[in-house]
Amino acid sequence: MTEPDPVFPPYFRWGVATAAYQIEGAWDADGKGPSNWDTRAHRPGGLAGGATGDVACDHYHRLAEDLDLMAGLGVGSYRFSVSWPRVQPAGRGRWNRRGLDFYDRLVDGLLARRIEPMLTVYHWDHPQAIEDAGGWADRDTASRFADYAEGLAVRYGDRVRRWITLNEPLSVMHAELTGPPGPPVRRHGLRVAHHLVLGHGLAVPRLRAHVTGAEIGISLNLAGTTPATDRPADVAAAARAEAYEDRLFLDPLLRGDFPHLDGKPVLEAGDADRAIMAAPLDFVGVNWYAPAHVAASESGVFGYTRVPVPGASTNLLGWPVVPERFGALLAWLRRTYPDLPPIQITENGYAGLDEPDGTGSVEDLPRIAYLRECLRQVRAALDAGSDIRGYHVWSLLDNLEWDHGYRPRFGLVHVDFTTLARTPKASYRWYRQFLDVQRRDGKDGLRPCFG
Ligand code: IFM
Repeated sequence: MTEPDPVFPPYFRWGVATAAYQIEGAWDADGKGPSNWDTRAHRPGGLAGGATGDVACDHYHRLAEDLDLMAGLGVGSYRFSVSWPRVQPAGRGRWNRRGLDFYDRLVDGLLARRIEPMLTVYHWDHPQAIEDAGGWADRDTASRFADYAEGLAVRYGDRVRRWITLNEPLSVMHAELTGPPGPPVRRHGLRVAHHLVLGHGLAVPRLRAHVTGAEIGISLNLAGTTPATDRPADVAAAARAEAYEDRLFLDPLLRGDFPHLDGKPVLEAGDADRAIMAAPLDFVGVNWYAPAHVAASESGVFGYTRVPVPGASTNLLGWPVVPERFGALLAWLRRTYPDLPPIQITENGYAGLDEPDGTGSVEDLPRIAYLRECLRQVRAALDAGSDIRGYHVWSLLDNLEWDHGYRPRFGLVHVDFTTLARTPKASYRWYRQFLDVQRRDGKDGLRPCFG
C-alpha cells in the first residue's frame, strides 16, 4: 500500500513557478528589446536542437488559458519573472508601456483567480545593451538592475507583495565560467558573483520603499554536498564545493562576507559592498533538484567535479534522482545558518521526456514519485524545526530548458511545441488532488493573502 501524502499546516502556500524567457515567446512583440538569451539562441550553433525562445509556449498570447490552468490546479501562489528587455528595452531610461501592460494583465488575472503573485525581478534575461556593456562582469549592471527593480516596484507594488530579486545567481556565474564557446562568453565568474549580490543588496531597499507589506527574498539553487569517498582529497573537494556553491551567496547575504577557505574569503569585497549585500531578507528561496556528490578533480574550475550518486538513477538531464536527500539539504541549512529567515521552496521539479501515449495522455509517474518524496522531506523538515512557508513546483508548463532546448520537460502541463496545445499530465491531476487534501485537512491552507 502506498503511504498517504503528508498534510501541511494551514499557513503553507502552494504554487507553481515559471520564468519569462522560458515560456513567453513574443520575443520582439510590442516594443520588447533583444535580450542576451535572444542573442545566444540566434547565433549559429546556439541552443540544443536549434531552439530559441522566439515562440516558446507563446504564453504572452495565451495568458488567459495559462491562468485558467493554474486556477484549475487549485494553487494559491504563482512565481513568475519579468523580462527586463520587455519592460525596459535598453536596460536604462525609457520604459515600454505595452510590456508593462502585459504584467499588469498577468497580476490582475492572478488576483482575480485568488492566486497570489510572487514576482522574480531577474531570471537570467537582460537587455542586450546591458550585455554589450559587459553584463554582470560590469559593476554598473548592479546599479542598472536596482533601478529596474525599483521601476517594477513602483508599477506593481500596490498588488504584488512577494518579490524575489534574483533567480539562482550561482547558475548565472556558472554560465560565465563554463559557457559554450563563442560570444557572449567571458571568464569573470567570481566578479559576476560579486556584482550579482551587490545588485541584489542595492535592490532590496528600493523595493521595500514602494511595496506595502513587502516580503523580499532571493532564490538560490542549493544542493547539499557530500564527498565521493572519505579520502582527504575528496573531503577537501567537498568543502570547496560547499564554499563555491551552497555557501557562496548565503554567506554574504546572511553573514556579511563571502565564505572563507584556508582562512581567506573566496572573494574579496570591501566593507561598504559587504554591508549592502547583507540587506535584511524576509525569506530565502530554495530551488532544489539534486544533491552534489563530488570528487577532487584538477580539471574542475575550483578543483572538484560532480560524480554519480552510487545506485541512483538519473533524470533526462543526467541529474541523480534522490529525492530522499532533500531533507539533508534542509537539515544543513538549519545547522549552518541558525538565523536563516523563513524558507520558501521556490522550485522543485523533475526533467522527463514525457511523450504522450497512444491516447494522448502523459503518464509522468516518475515525476509524481519524485515530487511526493520531496514533499515528505519538506514535511519532515518542518517537524524537525525548519521554518518553511511555501512550495512551488517547477514548472507549470513544459518550456525552454535554456541551452538544452525543448527536449527535457519539467511541466505539470504538456506543451506540444508544434501546435502549442496544452495537455495536463498525470502529475497535474496528482498535484490538484494533493492540494484538495491540503484544503480539506488544513482548512484554509490555500487562502490567498489578498481578497
Ligand atoms: O529551468 C530551470 C530554471 O530556469 C532555473 N532553475 C532550474 C530549472 C531546471 O533546470
